This record gives sequence, structure tokens and C-alpha cells, in this order.
Amino acid sequence: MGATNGMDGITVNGARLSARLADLAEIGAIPGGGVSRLALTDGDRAGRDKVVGWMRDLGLAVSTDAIGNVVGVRAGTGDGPPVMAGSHIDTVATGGRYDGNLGVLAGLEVIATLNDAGLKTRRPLAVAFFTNEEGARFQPDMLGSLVYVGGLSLDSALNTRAIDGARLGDELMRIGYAGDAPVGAPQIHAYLELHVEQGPVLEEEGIAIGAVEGVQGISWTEFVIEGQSNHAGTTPMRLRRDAGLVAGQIAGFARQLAEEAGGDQGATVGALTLSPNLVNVVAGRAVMTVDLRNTDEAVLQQVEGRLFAFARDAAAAEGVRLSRRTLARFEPVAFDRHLVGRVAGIARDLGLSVRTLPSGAGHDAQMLARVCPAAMIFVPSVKGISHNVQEFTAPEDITAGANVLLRLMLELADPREDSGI
Ligand code: HGY
Ligand code: MN
Ligand code: MN
Repeated sequence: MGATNGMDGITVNGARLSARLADLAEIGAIPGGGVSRLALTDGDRAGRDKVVGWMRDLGLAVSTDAIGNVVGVRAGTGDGPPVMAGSHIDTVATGGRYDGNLGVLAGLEVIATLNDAGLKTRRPLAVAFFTNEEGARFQPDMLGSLVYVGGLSLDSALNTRAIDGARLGDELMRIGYAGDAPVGAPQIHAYLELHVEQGPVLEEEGIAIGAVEGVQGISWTEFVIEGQSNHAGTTPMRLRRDAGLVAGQIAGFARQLAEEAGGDQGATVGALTLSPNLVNVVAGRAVMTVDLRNTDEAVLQQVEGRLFAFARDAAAAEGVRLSRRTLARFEPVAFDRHLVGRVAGIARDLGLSVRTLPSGAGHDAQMLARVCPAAMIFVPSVKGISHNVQEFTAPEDITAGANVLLRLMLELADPREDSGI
């Protein structure tokens, strides 16, 4: 089923999309070609201002909700919920220029392409970016889209504390994005997210498009370990209560669990702070995070259980106090089967190689899937690198992904009478 109403053959302007990606990457640019725009920092504000400016230039009606999610809507010839393309523009501190940004700017490119062609769709179209998708500064990740779909109360979201101690609601006010639009508006007909794969699969197999089946389960835990700081030279080993030792044991066991579980199991100790963190002082305190992921919820729960039991026993053996806090916990999500099929079908119609695959990373689409049919389109990441300044996707792959997005948005926004979508 191709595009409709004289929209056959319409394609995006890939050069314009790549130029906007480069333009946005100037904001928060860090050496090596990467970007650092942690959620609700001045860099995030500047990025938001830039994208909102582009939304307005394209004639979109822009609204900001109380958690800072921004939606731009293009009217259709008819009313009703829009077909939305979205993602995020916040990044991790050592981010690449494509993660999240591609999905938002490709949505704007679809709008620009239709504006150039003077074409109107029956259903309205929308382009959105959601607050704090990365979860690097404030946890959980996908926080803004989780509030949008009613999975987290606005109040608890606004009272979330950053790893630097700032309160989310204060930061939102400070950067001027505490909006007045009701959270969760507008209701959406369908949600599509173009995103870089951030893994090695598409590139290794020489495939242009990923039709994403869903997102794997995510479990983020913070452990606080409290022992006793002491002299590294005079304290006999038998008298030590070494928080650093237990942190190291937990990190080693997390890796062992992943190797034993095999399959998709991931385990990452991304943050680890010892105090006083000095060469000649036994660490009195350790704060660390463990990120566990699996496409299989039952296995993920099993691995979690074994990790928590190990941490408890290791702490008891060393005579230190252990506490843990869940920072994020999302079960695996399956995307709308019909839409996944259409991503693949449209890719083939465009002569692009395509395969289905799960997403290793979390995405706003997994939250929107709670309230409307949602799907994702992946394009290859060179060497599978992401959350790293070397993140790169070839311009031709970006253009291909944006054309699949364009075609599917048109199909959903201007369905043939008999399509039923
Ligand atoms: O952590 C993730 O999967 C995403 O980048 N927030
Ligand atoms: Mn992302
Ligand atoms: Mn990311």
C-alpha cells in the first residue's frame, strides 16, 4: 500500500535533515564531534529553543506541558488525534549527535517536505520531544513520556532529584519549560520514532532499516554501601569494613550473571563513587548503579534476585551496611504488529534491505505504546557505537530512514478508505 492523494514518490530532503542535525549538534558540542545536553541544563534549554524555533518556522502550533514535553501540531483537512513522530533532544554527558535528535528532526523534515509540496493530510501531524529521555541526570529514563502516558504522577516527577541534587521542577522553571498545556495532550492516533540502532546488528548484516519489534526490559538499581574508612597501612585486613571491596564484588558478580544468563542479558556498572576516594584510605562509603536488561522478563527477574542476594551476603560478610533503591524498572514492550509490518513493507517498497529486531536501548516509543499504536524505525550505527562522541550514522542511511518515516506517517494520516488504520 503506497502513499496516497498525489503523494506517491514524494521524498525528504536528506541534505536539509543532515544540516539540521549538524546545526543542533553545535549546541552543547564537545570534543570529538559529540554533544553534551543533560536534561534541563542550559544546554538542553538552548537545544529546546532551537527546535521550537524550527517548529514555529514550519508553521506548527507549539505547546509545552507541565513536565516540559513539547509538541508541534500541523493541522489536517480533518480533525481528530494526530499522527506523531517524536523522540528526545536531551543527551548523556558524552553523547552522540543522532541519539534522539534524529527522530525529532526527521519528524520536522517530514513537515518541511509536505510544506514544500503544499500537501495537507487528512489527520493532523505532530512532532514532539519528551523531557529527560536519557535518565542520565534524573531517573528514571523516559521520564517525560512516562508522565505523558500517565505512568508517573506529575507531582513525583517534579520532585525528582538529579544526581547533582537539583529538583526537577525547579530546573524546569529555571530553563523556562514548565509549560501550561495539560499533560498527555494531544491524544495521539499513532506514534512513530526514527532512531539510530545504537548497536552493531544492522551494520554487521549490511541492512539499511530495522523494523523494531519492541524494547527489552530495563532494571536500574542504586546500591549504597557503608563501612568504615580507615588507614590503608595500619588497619589489619581482619578489622576492615571495606565498602570499596563490596562494590567491586557486586560489579564482578553482575558481569558473571550476564555471562551465565547469556542471550540478551546485559549488566553494566556505569556509576561508582568511593569516598573518601583516596589512595591510602580504606573506602568508608560506596555508591554505585547496576543496569540490567533482558528481552525476557522472567530471566531479568531471576538475575535481579540473584544480584540482590549476592549483594546482601557480600555486605554481611564484610560487616558493612547495604541499602538499595530502584532507579528505573520497565518490563519488555512489544510494538504494534501491524505498524512493525508496515515499516518492513514500506522499506521493501523503497528498495531498502530490512530486518526485524528488538531494541537494546529504552525509548519514548515504549511509553507511547501504552496509549496508542507505536513503532520504531532503526538505521545503522557505525560500529554499533552510541552514548559516545564517536556515534555516527551515514547521511544516506539517515535519508532512507526519514523516507520510511515519511511514507508511514502519510499512510497513517491519509489512509485509503479501505485501510482501517
Ligand atoms: O538507557 C537507555 O536505554 C536510554 O538511552 N535512555
Ligand atoms: Mn535515544
Ligand atoms: Mn540514549
